[in-house]
Amino acid sequence: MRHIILGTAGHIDHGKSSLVKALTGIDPDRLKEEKLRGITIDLGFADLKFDDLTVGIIDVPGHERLIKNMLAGTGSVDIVVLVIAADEGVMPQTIEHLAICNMLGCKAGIVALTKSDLVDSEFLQLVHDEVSDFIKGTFLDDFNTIIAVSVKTGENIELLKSKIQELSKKIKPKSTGGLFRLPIDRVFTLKGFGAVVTGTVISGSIKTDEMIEILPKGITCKVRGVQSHGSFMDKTSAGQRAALNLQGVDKDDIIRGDVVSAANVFKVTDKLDTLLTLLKGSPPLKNRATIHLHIGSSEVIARVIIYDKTVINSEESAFCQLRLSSPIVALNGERFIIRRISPLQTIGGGIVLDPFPIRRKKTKGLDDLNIYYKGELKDKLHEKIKNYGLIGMEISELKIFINEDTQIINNAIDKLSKNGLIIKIDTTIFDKETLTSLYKDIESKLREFHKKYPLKEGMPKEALKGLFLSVENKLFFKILSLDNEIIIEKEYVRLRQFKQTQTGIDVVMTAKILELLKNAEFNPLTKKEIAETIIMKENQVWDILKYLALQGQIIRINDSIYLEKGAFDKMMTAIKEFSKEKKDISVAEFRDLIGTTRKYALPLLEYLDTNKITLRVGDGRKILI
Ligand SMILES: Nc1nc2c(ncn2[C@@H]2O[C@H](COP(=O)(O)OP(=O)(O)OP(=O)(O)O)[C@@H](O)[C@H]2O)c(=O)[nH]1
Ligand SMILES: [Mg+2]
Repeated sequence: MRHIILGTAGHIDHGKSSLVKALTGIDPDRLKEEKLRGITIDLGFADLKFDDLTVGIIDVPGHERLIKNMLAGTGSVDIVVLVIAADEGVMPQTIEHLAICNMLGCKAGIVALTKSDLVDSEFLQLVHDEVSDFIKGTFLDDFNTIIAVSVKTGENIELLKSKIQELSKKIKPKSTGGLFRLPIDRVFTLKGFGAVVTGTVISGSIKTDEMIEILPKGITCKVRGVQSHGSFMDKTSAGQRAALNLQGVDKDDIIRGDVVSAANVFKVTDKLDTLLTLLKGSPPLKNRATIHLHIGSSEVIARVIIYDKTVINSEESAFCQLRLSSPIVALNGERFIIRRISPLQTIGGGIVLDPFPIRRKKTKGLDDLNIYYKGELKDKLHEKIKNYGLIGMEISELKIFINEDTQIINNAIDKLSKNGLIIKIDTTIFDKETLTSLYKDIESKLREFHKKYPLKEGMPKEALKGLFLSVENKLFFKILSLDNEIIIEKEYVRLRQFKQTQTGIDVVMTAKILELLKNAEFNPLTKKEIAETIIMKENQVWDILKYLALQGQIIRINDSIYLEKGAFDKMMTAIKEFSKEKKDISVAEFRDLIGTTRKYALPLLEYLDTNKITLRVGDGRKILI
């Protein structure tokens, strides 16, 4: 079953609601006041069912003061029926409504010349010609379907129906493969059921008992029941009109313009980078002007920051940032309308390019916005990933950046990854070039460090991390590990190329220290004593000791005591020899065995314990080798 949304448009009293009633048998004017005054005040709904197609109809008010309500319904429309009364022809809201539909990116439509019973055929021909001229250059021109109808005589009502059916077949239905979203256009309570919201499902699908979220407030609640086109269902999908009975939320906490979405998926935003276009005849729009923004079924006040101009004139376009008075849900590719605050007037519209813009550097230029506007999906995604630099972008964030099927986004990400343009680390994606330049920076920092501290085995991890604060903490070392030139060993990071070298003074000092330890054999000087003997800072001595230990020339017993390798080997041989005779050894026996003092015997035995050469039993040791 295909699902298409049709919207009416046109001047007040031109017969929109009467036509909907003639087509469907349903009177879309549901309010008492509407019946009383004979005009449509708020959105009305009906549906037209064919064998394999359901057309959900949204009937809008034509009154110039009710454009706001019209806009809440027109955002989700696939086919527009522009209603023009044959006896009046094109009128102000005919022009305004068509301009709005055009700006919102409506792709298909039909003109219904209503009240054909009120004019003769000659007059009808004149109006027909006038309308034909009027729709030139708009989306309606492509279809050039102008049908004279009358609800009084029933003329061409069936023809119009079949044209709607025909046109619906040519339309790409809204995709069910995206994340669930339904901009709310009505909220009410049903006795015994609680809060009910209605709207057009513009993406994805939802089932009874699923959890949803109402944005921007972030209220999560449960779908208790789903109704679509008059029947209870288990599920409702993109393209359908739906009423959701919600459990766990108060009606008064929801308003038109809120969005029902899959729970914990979307993020709201109060800044949008956009391409804005002014309508013909609209007054110039200055930088920092405030306007009404209509997007989805919502309306918010926004300030327009024009990026590369001080003013936008009628029929001109410009990249702008809209700063919103309250947050909304928006995605790349979505259309919107802007209206002047006073006098209230539709002045233009546009397309959302980046719903999550980050602070723009003055020198950056606007190339990224051009890509968000015209680029292919994979280029848009890549640009956004680049845009987030070292922050990296979560895959889940890309799915709420762009209005596209989840699977198609996944495929585009895979393609970028296969082409080596992006790198995935866990669920975060980075631009390859950004990482390459990060690696260059890190390598140069390490090179500097190695030059300054040739005896250190590398830069302490945390010190290095501290130089790159913009990189996500938990990902920093994962990112590093992907660079072949960099080695992470325990607490240190070094260049693969780096070989510990020594400067002139160190060669002399290193030889001196080695000599001291060699001569001292089992009575080695402690780190502190060495520093005092050769007059050097204790820390520098320590660097040399660590270096010699790394080279295998001395053995670290603890941070302060080191044995020369020859002495160490001698000790090991002595223990082995001793153990042939006797498996137990006391501290005193060990001291005498290697000819040292108690000061060294104890730490040496502790070292042997730690390395499982001896095992402490009471005051003595058991030899394990
Ligand atoms: N003679 C004649 N009158 C019609 C026809 N269609 C509508 N009307 C009359 O025109 C008036 C306005 O019709 P509506 O259908 O309420 O017009 P609308 O476009 O919905 O008006 P708004 O919603 O207020 O913008 C009503 O009195 C209708 O009876 C028609 O085909 N022939
Ligand atoms: Mg009406």
